[in-house]
Amino acid sequence: MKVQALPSVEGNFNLKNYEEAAESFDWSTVEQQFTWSETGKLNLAYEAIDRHVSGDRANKVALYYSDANRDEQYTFEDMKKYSNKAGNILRDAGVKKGDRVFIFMPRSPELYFAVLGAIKIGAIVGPLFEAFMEGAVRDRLEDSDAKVLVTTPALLERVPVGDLPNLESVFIIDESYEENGPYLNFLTRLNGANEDLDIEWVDREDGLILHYTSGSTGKPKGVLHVHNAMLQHYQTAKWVLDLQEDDIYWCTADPGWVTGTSYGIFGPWLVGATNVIRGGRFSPQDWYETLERYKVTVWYSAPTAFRMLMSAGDEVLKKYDLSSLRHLLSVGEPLNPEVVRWGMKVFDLRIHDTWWMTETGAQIICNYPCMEIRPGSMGKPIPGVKAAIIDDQGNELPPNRMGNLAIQKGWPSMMRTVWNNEEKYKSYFEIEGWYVSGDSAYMDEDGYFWFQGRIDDVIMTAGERVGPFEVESKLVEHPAVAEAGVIGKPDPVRGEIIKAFIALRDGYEVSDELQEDIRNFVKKGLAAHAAPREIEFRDKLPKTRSGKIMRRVLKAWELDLPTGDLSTMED
Ligand code: 6R9
Repeated sequence: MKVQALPSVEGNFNLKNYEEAAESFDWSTVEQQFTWSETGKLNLAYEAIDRHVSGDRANKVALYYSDANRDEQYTFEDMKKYSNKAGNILRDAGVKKGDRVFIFMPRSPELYFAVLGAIKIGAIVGPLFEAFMEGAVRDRLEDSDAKVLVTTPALLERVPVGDLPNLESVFIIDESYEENGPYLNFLTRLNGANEDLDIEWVDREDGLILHYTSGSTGKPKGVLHVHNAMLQHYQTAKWVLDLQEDDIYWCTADPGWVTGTSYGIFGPWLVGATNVIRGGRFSPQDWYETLERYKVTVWYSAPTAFRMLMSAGDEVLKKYDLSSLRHLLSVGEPLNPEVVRWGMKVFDLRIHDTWWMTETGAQIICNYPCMEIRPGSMGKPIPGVKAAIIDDQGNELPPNRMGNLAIQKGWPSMMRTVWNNEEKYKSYFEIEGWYVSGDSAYMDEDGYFWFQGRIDDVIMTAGERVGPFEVESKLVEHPAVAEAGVIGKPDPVRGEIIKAFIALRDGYEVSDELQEDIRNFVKKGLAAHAAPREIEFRDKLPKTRSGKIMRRVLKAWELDLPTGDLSTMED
């Protein structure tokens, strides 16, 4: 695919020369950024908050929080105080190092206090999306043997406390909640708690966070990360988020998803940045207003959000002053070149795609300000980490050959186990020396990586391998198409045929002509064999709460197969 490259951008960036850094970077140099390299006392939450208070950021705003009812700001000193208090009340409830503390609530300042407080006392945090229903909550609390849960009165209805014998205490976020038995009032206890906390100093390899991520079949898997991940959170917040002292940073992801913790909590605070958190649901007006109001400079979001903003039209956007923005990033799904072009048009900025996974704990393949962007490419591996395209035997493939996207084992933020499922953990490392991601991709002759699909999603039609992403990207270039999901449908003649599920933009009606027009659009713009033989229009596509189109669900519906784990699907 020939694309117009976007030149590197000028400015005061953290990574000046990619090639040089990629050649010589040594992770041990990052350790010197942290106080534990001198004191031997290590805890990620201390490094993210308290270190800045002892330094010169005590009065710097760490968190701007707002939603429909609240509008607050907290300095690093405030964050230290409240996370200490949260640590104390959790400890009073019997939480010890290594215990699992789950957080099940919508975004609010208390969520951040609870996460940081739990980490400060050495607990392993388990964040859960607020939209999980009872079955999903039960699976996760049961599998992890959670000891304590922090939640709201509304969400408590979905917690089967009686079925969870190891769940000792449930903190409720509600001022007037009357404590009884295991149910404790988070807010009154927080108010009354001591501001000083004896931080639990831990080992680099001690547990930090447990993120449950859905598998395509069976139960969700609990991916465990350790404190050592801070090296990569810190360094990528510098290189990739490019955070500087005066930046106002907004990551739109919920902490129920790995992006909302690694880059909504850890990365930005480890480098002492000001973090914007906006509660409530997505709406273009609300999001533009948030960017304008806080004068956000660095913005990390996802293709699905960018596509929604794009289809809301530029008229809405023009009502806001977004001139503070200087650096945009995306993660979670392939970033369509069309979206990158839209970003250039409306913001006059490049959107920097980043690729990584819950399992990798932090960014792996990225676009950097100092580097040319090839729209549609995920970029290049971060310095200090080697990624490659390998075949099923572990041989590295030459440029432009599609294969397994793999990472050389041992990067700092690599998951350390899958909870209660060592076998699953091992299955990622079956090829000696490599972590195999399950994504397929190729690398071009200049070292840029190009995403093709999940291995299971790649379509084989009449002997040609087609990555669903390429077809979807072409489809969303059509003026009528808001979103597209593409699958391979078994076919006696061609092996598979390409079937597209399409949600139309407002103002377009389903018709045979439109269908034909869309098909021809892909034929002309991409390739005849890549044009969908079947098109089905839908009001919306099945997506995860983090915005990924769930192709396996489309496929299951199409073929009348079991849909697998649906706990991460949005309503
Ligand atoms: C951080 C996160 C991981 C899967 C990953 C891949 C897809 C993520 C992407 C991307 C294309 C990108 N993915 N970033 N695909 N381009 N820039 O998303 O973690 O929820 O575990 O998802 O998401 O398929 O394997 P997670």
